[in-house]
Amino acid sequence: MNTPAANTLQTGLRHNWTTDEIGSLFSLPFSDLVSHAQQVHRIHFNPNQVQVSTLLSIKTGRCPEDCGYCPQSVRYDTGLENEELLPLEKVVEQARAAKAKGSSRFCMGAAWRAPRDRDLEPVIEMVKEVKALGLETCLTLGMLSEVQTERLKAAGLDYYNHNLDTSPDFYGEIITTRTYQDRLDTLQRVRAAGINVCCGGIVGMGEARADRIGLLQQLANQPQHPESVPINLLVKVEGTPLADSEDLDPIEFVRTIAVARILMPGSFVRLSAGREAMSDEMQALCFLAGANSVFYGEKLLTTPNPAADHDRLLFERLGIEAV
Ligand code: SAM
Ligand code: DTB
Ligand code: SF4
Repeated sequence: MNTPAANTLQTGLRHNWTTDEIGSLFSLPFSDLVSHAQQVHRIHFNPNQVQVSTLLSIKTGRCPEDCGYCPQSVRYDTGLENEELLPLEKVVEQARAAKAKGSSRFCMGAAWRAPRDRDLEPVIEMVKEVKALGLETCLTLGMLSEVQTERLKAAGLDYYNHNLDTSPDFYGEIITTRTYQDRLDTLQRVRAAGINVCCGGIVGMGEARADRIGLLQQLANQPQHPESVPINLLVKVEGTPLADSEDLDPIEFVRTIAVARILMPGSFVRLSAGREAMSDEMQALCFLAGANSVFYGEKLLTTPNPAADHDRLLFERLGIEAV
């Protein structure tokens, strides 16, 4: 197969990226990489528009899984206040507020390994009511069975978020209670049910560049690219095993965004968790490198996110329109 040089502008969708090709993109001079990513971005998107989603934790804490980054695992003492499933009215109230502040999508997350069938009934009601407000809906509930994906599709769910988190090689260092294949299986079921896929990962967990390459390769070589690709910078939470991870070089983070944009030209690349620890200038570089979605609102699931007023001002300074 003819593999184009890393600095040749590629605009089509591919699903056969090799680690060498992705590594060559990562190694480009920074200006070449960002310029390449920005050119690809402009072919598929308006570069001055950023999609905004708001998150709500609908069930918080006491999760049986051992994800080393997560404040919600029952195994780590993070001082988190646990909460049972929120009542429908509370969720709808929060969704209404998110819409009023300009969000177009409302993402509801639950600290489950996998929902039981009976957990799904109240969540389906939430999807229907949030959708009725004119918002796009997204859920992240853990692993799903085929029947569950079909029920969620029938309820009108627009997106399901389920992350691969890192490369297959590094994965075992971070999570032992579910396999990489379990994640791929859930993603395949979500896809088969006709729900849009939101799938990405976390960087800054002490992984090597080879693992960032491995993660992006997994995402880009899916039969269909995820419509939405959240790139999270680890939020270090006291009490979790990853609390003392070394900071990732911000330039390497921007490179990761740029490579994601080049590999998945038609996907929304979300500058996801971790913005609270980023300067405005770093976020501007991420938008230049092709990020075109963020979480908006003071809280992610359990950790802080930049204040909406600050984001509004940043968008204004950059001439970005929230969509
Ligand atoms: N429990 C479900 C699951 O894990 O599939 C859904 C909720 S879980 C909190 C959603 C995603 O949030 C995780 O897959 C992970 O990528 C991200 N996440 C959790 N804690 C994080 C942290 N401290 N920093 C960055 N991302 C985090
Ligand atoms: C995703 O990739 N990031 C969001 C969303 N999908 C569900 C979650 C980030 C969670 C950050 C840690 C917390 O607030 O608990
Ligand atoms: Fe549980 Fe999800 Fe946190 Fe893992 S990331 S511990 S599955 S809530």
